[in-house]
Amino acid sequence: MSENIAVLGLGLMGTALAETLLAAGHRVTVWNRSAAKADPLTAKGATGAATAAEAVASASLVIVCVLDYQAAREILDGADLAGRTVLNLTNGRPAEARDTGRLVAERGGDYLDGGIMAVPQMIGGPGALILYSGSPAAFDRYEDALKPLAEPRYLGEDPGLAPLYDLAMLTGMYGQIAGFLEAAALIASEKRPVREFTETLLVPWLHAMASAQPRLAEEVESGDYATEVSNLEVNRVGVANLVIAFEEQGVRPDLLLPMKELIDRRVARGHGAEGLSGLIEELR
Ligand code: FVH
Repeated sequence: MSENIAVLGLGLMGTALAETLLAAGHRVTVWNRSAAKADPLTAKGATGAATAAEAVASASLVIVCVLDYQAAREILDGADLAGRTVLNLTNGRPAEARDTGRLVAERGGDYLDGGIMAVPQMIGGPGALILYSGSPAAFDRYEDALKPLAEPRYLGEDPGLAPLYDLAMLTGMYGQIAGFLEAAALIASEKRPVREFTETLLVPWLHAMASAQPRLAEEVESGDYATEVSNLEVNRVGVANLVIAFEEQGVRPDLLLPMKELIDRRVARGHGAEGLSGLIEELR
C-alpha cells in the first residue's frame, strides 16, 4: 500500500531512506535545513517542502533522521503531530528516545524509535537491519511500508529499547575493532602482511570465538560463572604476557589495558576460578 511519508533530514542517511521509499512507490515529501539537499530527490519524484511543519502536514508517517535528538526535537517543534506517527531514526540514547516519545504523545502523535544497523549504501539492500521500538499499533500499521528500507526487528513498546540495542551492538563492534587494531599493530611490528593475517587467520578465529558468546550470555543471565575452560587466573597471566609482548614489540597496548585492569581487579577480589563472563560483575 502506498503511504504519504515525510522524510525530515536529508544527510547521507535521510537521502538513502527517502530514495528507497520513493523507489518502493510511496508518496514522499522531503525537507532539509539546507534546502539544496532536497533537489536530487525532487528530481526523482519527491515533493519538496519549504518548512518541516509543511512536510509533517503532508504525511501520516513522519521519518526524522538528523544529527542528534536536540535537532530532531527542534525540527518537530511547532509541527502538527496529532494523528501522525513519528519515526525517529536519529542516533541517540534510551533516555532521549523516552523523552521524545512522551513529547510526541503529548501532542497527539504515535511514536516509534529506530536504530539503523547499516550505512547509507546498505539501505534497501541485503544485510541492512533496522531495530524498532515504541507504539505497537504504529509498528503494525507501517511495518510493510518500512520493509523496503531494511529488515525490520521490533523490540517492544518502550521506545528506549531500539537505542539500547543499537548502542549495545555498536559496543560489540567497537570492541571487535579495538581487538583488530591491536592485533594488526602487533603483526605490522614485524612487517608481516596484515591483510593476509586478517583474512586467513584473524577473521576465522574471531568467528570461532564469537560462537562461544551465547554460552557466556547464559552465564551472565544465570550469574553462574564457573568455567571448564581457562579461568580468570589463567587469563590474568595470559593478558599480562600480552602486554609485555606489546612493549617488547614497540606497540602500545592501550586498547588492551582496560581488559587487563578488569581481570586483575576481579582476581584480586578472589574470583580467579571464574570464567571470563564473571567480569560483568566488575562492570555493573
Ligand atoms: N551514516 C551512517 O553510516 C550512520 C548509520 C547509522 C545511523 N546513523 C545516524 O543517522 C543520523 C543521520 O546521519 P547522516 O549520515 O545522515 O548524517 P549527515 O550526512 O551528517 O547529515 C546530518 C543531517 O542532520 C541535519 N542537521 C544537523 N543539525 C541540524 C539542526 N540543528 N537542525 C536541522 N537539521 C540538522 C543536517 O542538515 P544540513 O546540515 O544538511 O542542513 C543533515 O540533514 C545520525 O543520527 C547518525 O548517527 C548514520
